[in-house]
Amino acid sequence: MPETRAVPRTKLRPKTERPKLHKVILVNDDFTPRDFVVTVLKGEFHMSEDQAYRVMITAHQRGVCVVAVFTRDVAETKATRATEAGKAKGYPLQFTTEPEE
Ligand code: TYC
Repeated sequence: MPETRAVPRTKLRPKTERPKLHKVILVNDDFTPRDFVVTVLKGEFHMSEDQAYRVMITAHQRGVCVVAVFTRDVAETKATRATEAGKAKGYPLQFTTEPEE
């Protein structure tokens, strides 16, 4: 009689939860100079001049623009640092975070 195998050969792998990603959102205002917004985007989010300009102008025209997504801690740290960079110059520049759906 052929041997029957009682134990599954593949290990059952418990589903590992991926950490939820959080968006960093750039918010438009009427006071922060465009060039300054571009400089902050390049410095804090490692964007090229071109990418940074596009994100800045999208926020300028539509009110907000998603900059990038990160784990929660990284998103919050970057949003805080970028907002502080504006505050240090007396600008009301705001970066917020929001969990991805
Ligand atoms: N609206 C600003 C201006 O006209 C520029 C600006 C763009 C500010 C995007 C903030 O998130 C922003 N000087």
